Amino acid sequence: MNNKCKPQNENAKPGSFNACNVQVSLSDSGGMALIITLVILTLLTALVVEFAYGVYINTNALNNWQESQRLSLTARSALRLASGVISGNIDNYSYTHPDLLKDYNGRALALSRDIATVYIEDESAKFNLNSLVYPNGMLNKSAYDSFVRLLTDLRLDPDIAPRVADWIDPDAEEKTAGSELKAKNGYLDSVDELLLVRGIDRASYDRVAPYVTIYGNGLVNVNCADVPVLMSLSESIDKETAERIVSYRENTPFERPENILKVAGLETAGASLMGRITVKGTVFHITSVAQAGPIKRVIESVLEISGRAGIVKYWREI
Ligand SMILES: [Ca+2]
Repeated sequence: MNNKCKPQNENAKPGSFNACNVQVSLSDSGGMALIITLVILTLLTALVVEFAYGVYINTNALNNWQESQRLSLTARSALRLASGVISGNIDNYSYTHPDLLKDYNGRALALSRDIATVYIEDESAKFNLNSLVYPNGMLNKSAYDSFVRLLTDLRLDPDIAPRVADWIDPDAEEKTAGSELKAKNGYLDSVDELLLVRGIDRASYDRVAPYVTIYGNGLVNVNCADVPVLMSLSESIDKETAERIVSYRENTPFERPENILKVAGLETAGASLMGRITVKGTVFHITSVAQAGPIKRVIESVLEISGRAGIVKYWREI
């Protein structure tokens, strides 16, 4: 209110027309209108910004999704390529050896506009935990002894062997204290199931996991097996002998199982390995990684390859 404003006519009747009152009212209305306009403008600006941000986020999400889908296809293509190469090797050679896969294993492959890398592991080069127990439920003593040797060579508690055997076998007779408590009494479905077995802690698991598998027929591919797995095959294979096997196969892959008798120290002892080793893998763990900038797709799979056909034993895409 303008206090300096005086009525023009002191005698004016209440309610009669007053120019000063009119002036004051118009000034207040203009201020209010300005405030309302500003509030509306602010709200509109906020709405526009919110909308633009939403469009930006949705567009980005769509682009990421499209890129992710494309990378998924690239990873699948690389995996198919790797399995084709493995299958071709199985057809053309009497053995599988890391050299046959060196052009693909761990190499970046250019596929269309993306790069994919495949990592191939021969599961037959590992100790098959499920081989501890025959299908009839009986203990496979030979495999059991190998597992004890593997654990010992890895400086792990050999008591893990009876615990795993009891976890698998169908009976409830304890081979060591507490080993049948909450046992599965069935074959392992994955290596990380070992973490459920009583007496196997994370550190022990991490140590043994690279050398064991649940796939394959129990025969160990001596063309790819690491030193601890080779040592587990027989008590006559010490570290030096295992390293000689590795040196020998680097120059001359084993084309037949009996060729292992050519390794110094195994001329006679190698005979006991027949029927327990192979020179050819059939089950392969293939990891395919496709990446473009910060977006990555990884397919982890286990394929049993027989001729041109590949049976998927495990598949995970992240
Ligand atoms: Ca059992």
